[in-house]
Amino acid sequence: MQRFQLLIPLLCCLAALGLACQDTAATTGAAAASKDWWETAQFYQIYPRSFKDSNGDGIGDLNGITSELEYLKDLGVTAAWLSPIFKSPMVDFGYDISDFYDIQPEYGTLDDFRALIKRANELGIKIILDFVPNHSSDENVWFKKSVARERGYEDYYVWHDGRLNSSTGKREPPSNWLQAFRGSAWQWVEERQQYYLHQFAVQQPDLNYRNPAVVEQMKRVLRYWLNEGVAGFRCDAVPVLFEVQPDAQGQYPDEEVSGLTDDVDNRSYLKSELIENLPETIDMAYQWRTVMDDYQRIHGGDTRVLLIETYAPPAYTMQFYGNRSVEGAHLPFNFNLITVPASSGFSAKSVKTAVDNWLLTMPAGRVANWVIGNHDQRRAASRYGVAHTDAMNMLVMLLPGASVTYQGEELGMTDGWISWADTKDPAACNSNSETYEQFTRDPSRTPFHWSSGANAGFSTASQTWLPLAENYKTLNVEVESAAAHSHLQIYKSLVALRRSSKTLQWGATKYAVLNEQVFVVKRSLAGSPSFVYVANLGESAAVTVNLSEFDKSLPSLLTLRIRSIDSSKAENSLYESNGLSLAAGEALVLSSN
Ligand SMILES: *[C@@H]1O[C@H](CO)[C@@H](O)[C@H](O)[C@H]1NC(C)=O
Ligand SMILES: *[C@@H]1O[C@H](CO)[C@@H](O)[C@H](O)[C@H]1NC(C)=O
Ligand SMILES: *[C@@H]1O[C@H](CO)[C@@H](O)[C@H](O)[C@H]1NC(C)=O
Ligand SMILES: *[C@@H]1O[C@H](CO)[C@@H](O)[C@H](O)[C@H]1NC(C)=O
Ligand SMILES: CC(=O)N[C@H]1CO[C@H](CO)[C@@H](O)[C@@H]1O
Ligand SMILES: [Ca+2]
Ligand SMILES: [Ca+2]
Repeated sequence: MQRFQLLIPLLCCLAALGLACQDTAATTGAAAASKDWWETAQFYQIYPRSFKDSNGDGIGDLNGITSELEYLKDLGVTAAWLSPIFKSPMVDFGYDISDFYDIQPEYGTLDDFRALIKRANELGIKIILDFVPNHSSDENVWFKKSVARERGYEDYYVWHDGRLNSSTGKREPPSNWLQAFRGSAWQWVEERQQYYLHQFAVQQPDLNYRNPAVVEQMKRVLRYWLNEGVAGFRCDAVPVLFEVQPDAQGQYPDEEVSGLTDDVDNRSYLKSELIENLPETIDMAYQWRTVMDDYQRIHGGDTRVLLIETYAPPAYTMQFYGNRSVEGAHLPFNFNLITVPASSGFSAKSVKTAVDNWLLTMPAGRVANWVIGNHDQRRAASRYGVAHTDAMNMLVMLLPGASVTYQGEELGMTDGWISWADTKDPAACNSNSETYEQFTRDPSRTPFHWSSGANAGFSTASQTWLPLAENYKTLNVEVESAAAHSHLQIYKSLVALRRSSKTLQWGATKYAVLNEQVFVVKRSLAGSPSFVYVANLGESAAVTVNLSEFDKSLPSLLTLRIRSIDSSKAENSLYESNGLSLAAGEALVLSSN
C-alpha cells in the first residue's frame, strides 16, 4: 500500500505563561482513513529464551510462544517481534547467528516456526523477526569459508594484515578501534594470517557491506523469511554496518580519544566516528525497504514493515525514515525515553526533552514511535522507579504513533538479581565479579511471570536458564488478571482505549511540564472527545495543577478514564481541571466527556 503524505505536522510553539507547548495539526478524517496497520500498531517484543518453555529444559522456545499467543491477543498486540531465533552458538544469545536460514534447535524447528505463524495468522497477530545484519557467528559457514579464502568468500568479512610497530617491530591490530563489549575490535586469525573486524564480541565477525555479494546474501535472508510469512523485520545494530575504508596506504585510521574515561578501570573511551553512523548505512536501509515493497507488490498482502534499531544522534536517525524521493524504514526506533533520562535523570523535564527530541525533528508526514525498554536495558519499572510504572506505560500509549512494549512491562516486571556465578551476558562476563553489575543485561532477561506457581509458570524444569526475579509471586499474569486493579489491567485499558479512540490514533498532540514535576499531554480531534494524560513524575510531593493554564479550551470538568495503581480517585467520576490534585507517582488519563 502506498503511504499517504497528507499528515503534515504543523509545529507551533506557545509562549503563553512561559509554557513551552507543542502542537501538531489535527488530521482530517479522510487522511486518517488511509492509515496503514503499522502506524498506530502496538508492537510487543518477545525475548524467546525467557517467554515460555514448552518442553521443560528451562529455556523458552517457539512452541512456548505459540501456546501463549492467546495472551498476546488478549493484550491487544498488533505485531510481536521476536529476538533472534536463528541457529546460534549463543555467545550473545542469538545475536551471533551461525545459520541465517535455520532455527536454533533448542528453540524448535522450522515446522514449529510455521505452526507459530499459522496460529498467529488465525488470531490476527503479525510476527516480525529480528534481522541481525552487521555480523554473523564465527561458526557460520560463510566465516569458515572466508578464513580459508574460499572463492567467493574471501571478502565476506573485514580482513586486514594489521600494522607493524616501528619501535618493537611487532605486528599490531590495524587500528585502535574498540568492540562494544570491551577490548580491541580486531582479532588475529592464525590460519589466514590476518585480523578480522568485530564491533561486538570476538565470536561476532562483522560482515563486509562493501562486498555486493554480502549485500545480496542478506537480501536473500530477508526474502527467505518473508516467504515463511513474516510481516517484516526489526533490524539490529544498524548504525555500525559500515566502517570507513582504509586510506591510500591501505591503513585504517585510529579513532580519537573521546575525553570520557571508563569509571571502572580507567580505560579511555574512544570516539566512534569511523565505525558508526556512516552515510552508506542509510542507503542500505533504503535498499531493504525496496525489498519489503517489492515483495508486497509481487505477493500482495499487508505492508511488510522495516523497524530499525539506532542509538544515534537525531539528525542521523531521522534520515532512516527516507527523504522526499526515497522511502526508508517505516519506523526507526525512538529510544529517547530511555536515553534522555539515563543522561539527565528521570523528571517531567527530561520526559519532555525526550518527546521534543522526536516530535520536533521527525520529518513531515512520518510516524512516531515510543520505546521504554528492551533486553539491553534495565527494566523500565526499575529505571523510572516502580511508582512510575503505569505513568510510563500510559505515556507510550497516549503519545501519537506506534507503541513498543518489551515483554513484562505490562506486568510492571522489575530487574531480577543475578549473582556473578549465574551471569550469562557476555557484556558482563567480559568484566569481573566486582564490576559485572554495571555491564550486565541479564536482570531484564529473567523468565516471564505467568503465575505464582513453580518457576512462575515459565518452565517445569528444576532450574531455568536465568533465575527468576524474586517478586514473581505478586507480579504475574494470573494474579494481575484476577485483581480488580493492576498494572496489567491498566495496560489493557490503555490498549482498549487507543483501539477505540480516533483521537488517540489520529489526533493532534500538545504537551508541557506543569509545576516542575507534572507532565501533561493533550490529544484532540475535531468532533471527538479530547484526552488528557497527567502524571506527577516527582518523587514525594503531592501537587495540585491547574490544567487551564496548560490549555484554556479544556472543559472545567474532566472524566477519569484510567488511573495508576495507587491512585485513590474513582474511574468515571468527574474532576476539576483547574484544581486537580496528584499524589506523588499518580498518573491519570482523563477525557472531555
Ligand atoms: C609500539 O609498542 C610500544 C611498546 O609496547 C608501545 O608503547 C607503543 O604505543 C606502540 N606504538 C604504537 C603506534 O602502537
Ligand atoms: C582511576 O583513576 C583514579 C584517578 O586517577 C584513581 O583514583 C583510581 O584508583 C583509578 N582506578 C583504577 C581501577 O585504576
Ligand atoms: C535521498 O536519498 C538518496 C539515497 O541516499 C539520495 O541519493 C538523494 O540525493 C536524497 N534526496 C534528497 C532530496 O535528499
Ligand atoms: C486556572 O488558570 C486559569 C487560566 O490561567 C485561571 O483563569 C483560573 O483562575 C485558574 N484557577 C485556579 C483555581 O487557580
Ligand atoms: C536491543 C538489541 O537488540 N540489542 C542488540 C544489539 O546488537 C548487539 C549485537 O548484535 C546485541 O548484543 C544486543 O542485544
Ligand atoms: Ca524449552
Ligand atoms: Ca560493521
